[in-house]
Amino acid sequence: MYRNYRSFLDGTATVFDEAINMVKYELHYFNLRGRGEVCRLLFAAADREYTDTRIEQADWPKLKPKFPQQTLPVLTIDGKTQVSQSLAIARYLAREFKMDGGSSLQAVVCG
Ligand SMILES: N[C@@H](CCC(=O)N[C@@H](CS)C(=O)NCC(=O)O)C(=O)O
Repeated sequence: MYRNYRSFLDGTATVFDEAINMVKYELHYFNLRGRGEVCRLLFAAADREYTDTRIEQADWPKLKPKFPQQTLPVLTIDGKTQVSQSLAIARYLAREFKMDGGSSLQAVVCG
């Protein structure tokens, strides 16, 4: 939601407006690179803020049932939608950050 719809229409929307519209991302993974690192690299390349939640191995058994496919990584979007599968998450982030080549053909060639 823009603070002021007129600013959206006349192109004077500010960085502040953009910040209001930002989707909140939380990436859950273990405290290692593994299958989570591609997603972390995508956030870094896009210069996009996110919460990098690193789960210690000792805590995993009690947390495991809370995740949809009981594996990590998991991306939580706006605190509600949870997405599993590292490459599905990476493709989603690349598309969201306009880093997927801009067409289905480029996406499949790059991805
Ligand atoms: N195909 C899945 C594999 C996920 C997977 O096996 N994750 C491992 C860590 S790399 C995991 O969660 N292991 C803990 C467990 O299975 O309890 C993906 O790419 O995300």
